[in-house]
Amino acid sequence: MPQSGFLIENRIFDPAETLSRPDLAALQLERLRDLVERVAHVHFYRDHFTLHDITRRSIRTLDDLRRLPFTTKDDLRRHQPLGFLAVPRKDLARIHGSSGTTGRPTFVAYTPDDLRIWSGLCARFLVAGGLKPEHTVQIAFGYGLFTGGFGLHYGVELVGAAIIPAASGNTRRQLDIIHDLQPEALICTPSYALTIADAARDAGLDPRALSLRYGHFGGEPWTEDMRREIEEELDILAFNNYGLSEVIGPGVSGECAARNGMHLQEDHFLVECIDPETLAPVAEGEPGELVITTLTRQAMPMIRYRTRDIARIYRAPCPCGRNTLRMSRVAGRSDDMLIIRGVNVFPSQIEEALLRVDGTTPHYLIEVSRPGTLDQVTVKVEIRRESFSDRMDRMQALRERIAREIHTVAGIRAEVELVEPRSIERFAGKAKRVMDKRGLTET
Ligand code: DLL
Repeated sequence: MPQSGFLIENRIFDPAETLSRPDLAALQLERLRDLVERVAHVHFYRDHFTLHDITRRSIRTLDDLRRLPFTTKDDLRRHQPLGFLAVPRKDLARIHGSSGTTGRPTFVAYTPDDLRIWSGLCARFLVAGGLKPEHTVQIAFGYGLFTGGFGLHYGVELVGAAIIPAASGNTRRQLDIIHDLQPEALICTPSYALTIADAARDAGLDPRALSLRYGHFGGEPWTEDMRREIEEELDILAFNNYGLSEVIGPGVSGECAARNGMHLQEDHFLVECIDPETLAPVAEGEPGELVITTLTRQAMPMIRYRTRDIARIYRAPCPCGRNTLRMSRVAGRSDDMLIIRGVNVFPSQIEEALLRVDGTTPHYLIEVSRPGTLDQVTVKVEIRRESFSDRMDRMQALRERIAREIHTVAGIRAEVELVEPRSIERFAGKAKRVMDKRGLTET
């Protein structure tokens, strides 16, 4: 039973969260029309809009959204850096980035208004999940190009609570800070919450006796089992929140006190759920790929962004009073992106790293496991016959070189195992490059 006696009251930060469905639909339509006008000069959308005669006036109902083109991560990459800007560069207030397949981030930009709205979106789910101005919150997300740290930081600040910007890593220090400063809340990835619990045990402390009462976790897939484990281990209530940098960062959706699905912030995002093969909408409640249109972003609005995240969307009423659609946990991805300790990694990045090292072949297998609470990656690499050596030091140097390149290109630390030529299974069709043993998905 989580935190003895700690209950989350049902609180609402922004009255817009409880708009009636008709009022919400009217607001969405108005915002969609504005959006079409605002992106009409963005190179990527311009030709499609001209060809299909799409103007503000041609958007008559929300269903007209389907006349607009999809936007993919590849489109973003092709127009890097900042090809999707809809405002002059001088109007930008901040630029974040998410890992790309080539080791270079895809950048996302914000105006001052975007930042203000973003903080408000984070504040909403934080308050829905227990945050009060008198609380202290430890943020153990990376502060940097990643949207997690800064996004949630300003959300907490808007609510008026005290922030400990501990940033990610150095678990022992995180624990000391919790011990000394007694925060009520923890914000990080779900796996890191478990790492902190483990570190407490290692230090001879009872993790359940720490000051923490609740936590907001996101940025990577997790399951109900993991929620139970976090709640049990740390004696807290654990809330899920979802977002992605291309769309804004954290703040797309989050759980309320009912902790039964994440409320989509529909006054700022139009969310579709499609079959990733046919691109047709799936029936309500069926799993599909989330496609998100940003209704209010100024600097880099996205039209029908294909998130590749598979989830279910449903509209059952929620006792909290919010009338929004809710989304299930993310059950998987429709592409091959992996999230390793919160870092987005594509197998093609590993391939690129291997290409940089003489003596390797493009035959490899990425094994991901979670022996304790943290992800562990082993990359098995076939090396050329002539690169094999009896000398241990040579083989060791080659492994280290590969690991260094993987770190440079993909930003993760991996164990490298060198294997003999032709020992990795060959496939007639799509090669299977990843073996994910973490069991992080559920339907
Ligand atoms: O991870 C934004 C974020 C930060 C969300 C902190 C929540 C908390 P990216 O680095 O662009 O942005 O990664 C986005 O992470 O497409 C999902 O695949 C995955 N993801 C994010 N939140 C969740 C979640 C941030 N709650 C990608 N459950 C997304 C499952 C999640 N997957």
